[in-house]
Amino acid sequence: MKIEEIQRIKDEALRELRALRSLSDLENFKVKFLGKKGSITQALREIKGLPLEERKKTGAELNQLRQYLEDELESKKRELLFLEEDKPLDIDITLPGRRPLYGGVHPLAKVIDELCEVFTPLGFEVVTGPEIESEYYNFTALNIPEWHPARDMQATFYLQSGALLRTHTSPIQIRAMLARKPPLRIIAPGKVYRCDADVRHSPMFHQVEGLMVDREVSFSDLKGVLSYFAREVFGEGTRLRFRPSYFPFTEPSLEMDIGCVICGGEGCRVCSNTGWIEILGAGMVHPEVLRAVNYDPEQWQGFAFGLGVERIAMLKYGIDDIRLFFENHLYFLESFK
Ligand code: FA5
Repeated sequence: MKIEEIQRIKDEALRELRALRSLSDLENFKVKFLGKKGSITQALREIKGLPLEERKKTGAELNQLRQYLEDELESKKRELLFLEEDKPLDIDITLPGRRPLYGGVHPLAKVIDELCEVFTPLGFEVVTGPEIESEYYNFTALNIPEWHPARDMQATFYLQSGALLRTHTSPIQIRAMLARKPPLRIIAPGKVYRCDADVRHSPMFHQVEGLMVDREVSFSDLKGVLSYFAREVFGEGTRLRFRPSYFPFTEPSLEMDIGCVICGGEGCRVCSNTGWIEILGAGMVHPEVLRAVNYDPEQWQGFAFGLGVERIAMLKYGIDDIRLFFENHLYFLESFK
């Protein structure tokens, strides 16, 4: 092979390299010049017959050219790949788009907001407290000493540290009274935990605690406030009833039931065939609780209540299984938008 012939291959390769416009051009170029039968590979084979000096010189030149072309092809390929990514896609723009899913406020969050809106105009201030509590705030300060059988009324999740997951929002009463001076009115929403699960019970659920302390607060005030809340949330004419009850931190104590809307009072699995659903516990703050926070029970009286948020939401929206609130099925959540 003559030097002129090598020069011709070189010129042709450089000219064609500049003209490459697509990845398939690039593949063809590779085959034509650098492939097994490509002209440069061929030329390298043919120089075997040349005299030693000329073979060395021509071989070096051809190898240099091959190296140069391989480097250039690599950078050309990157450039072409980049350009091809930018090309408009071959798609049918008349196809209907995918409908985006929009989030909404969870029904339990809605009920909590509504409850706060019912009580704040009555002078109740919204406060919160920790979910990991000590036995002192969750039980002892609420007149439930260690030996008291009422500790078993609420199956408790204990942590290894000895702390516990609060079983009710009532410890917030203690924290609020220790942090403030009477008179006071607070409303405290939050998550609570109990080892309990069926259609009406969930191991994690929500309560809203209410507490009012003043110089003259009576049991009638408590019943009046609770009846007002029931009318506001469930509407005029809602069937409700008060039953005597027992809580160590209130005396006297009551529970309030609402007529079951799932069965209209006929009896179903949600109301255990009674026609009623219990939605809250309440009572007059026990003097021992007032003493635990250094309030003089001779001067101050109060009432407190603890509302079950899920039960209220079940009645309001006619939901017959508490677990639906936590399974987060989109079809269920979308129905509250
Ligand atoms: C209490 O938790 C008291 N701390 C309430 C209280 C506050 C009484 C202040 C007096 C003064 P109880 O365990 O009954 O009480 O729960 C209150 C409400 O929470 C119940 O009426 C019910 O509506 C709801 N509730 C109780 N357990 C569950 C559960 N496992 N799942 C869903 N809701 C529940």
